[in-house]
Amino acid sequence: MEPSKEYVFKYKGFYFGVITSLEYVASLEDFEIKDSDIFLATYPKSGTVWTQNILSLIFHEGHRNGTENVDNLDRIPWLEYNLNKRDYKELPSPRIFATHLPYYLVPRGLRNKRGRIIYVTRNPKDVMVSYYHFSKYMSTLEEIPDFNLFMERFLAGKVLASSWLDHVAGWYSHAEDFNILFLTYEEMKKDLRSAVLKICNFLGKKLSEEEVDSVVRQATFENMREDPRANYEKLPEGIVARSKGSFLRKGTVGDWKNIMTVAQNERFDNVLKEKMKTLPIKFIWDINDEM
Ligand code: PPS
Repeated sequence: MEPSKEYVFKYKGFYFGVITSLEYVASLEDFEIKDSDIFLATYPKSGTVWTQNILSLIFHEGHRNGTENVDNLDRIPWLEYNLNKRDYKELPSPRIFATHLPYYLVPRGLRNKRGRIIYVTRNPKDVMVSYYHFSKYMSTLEEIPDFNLFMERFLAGKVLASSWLDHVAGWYSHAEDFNILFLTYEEMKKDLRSAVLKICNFLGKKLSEEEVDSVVRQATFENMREDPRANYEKLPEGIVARSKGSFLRKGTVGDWKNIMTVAQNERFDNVLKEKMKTLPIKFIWDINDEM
């Protein structure tokens, strides 16, 4: 039942991928924050890469108008997975980082409401299904081909990034400590333009109508999938298994219905639904649900 040590290690109750190190993640609590810093925080498979692209498009005219060819991964690097060993102190302001860290492991400076955080959630059935497919595609994740087994691992928090519920509940219940904007994958899916405007507002970034239109157009699933800066297709074979999928897989709300059986759905609800009632989020399980 425990995840294989070949793929993850635990630090303060949280599972990290072995592509980073314990010393490094422990050092992040002291990572020095600048007022202009922006952090995009998520549980995996909740819309990180999507929001990363939106942030890159908002902040970089050269991305919007196609004159610059810089990978999103370089523009908005992962905080705890500093694969290219870059000196994060040297990044131009505003520095923007993506992270899967739980609220209690992020740089301490953020707690004084310095910097800004965008936290994106997604309904956990779609998160789980996306994660299941992803663990086949990513060679750095433990592949669990049996969906039922994967679900048990997910429900028990025995996957990279640990428990979905703890992650989301932790960030929401400590919202007061941070300068934070909450968004959901489903609201982005239903009305991307409003979500982009919310982000601009929160970050104090004024774009013209045309510029907002351009961000929205380039952040749709279909267009993003074609954008080599945004689609993560450059990840080398060995890190990913190309024959087994892609980073931008389906991009829909309610895909869980295509894989979960009635019994699995009941089991999932038995474990999580009651606890989820404590979260101040209205979850959207189907694109036709009312927001
Ligand atoms: S990761 O690995 O944690 O960074 O994954 P993350 O980016 O958080 O989540 C991946 C899912 O987001 C979907 N995605 C999108 N959906 C809609 N529109 C756009 N533009 C978009 N970009 C990424 C991606 O397809 C994954 O979901 P699934 O359900 O697997 O398709």
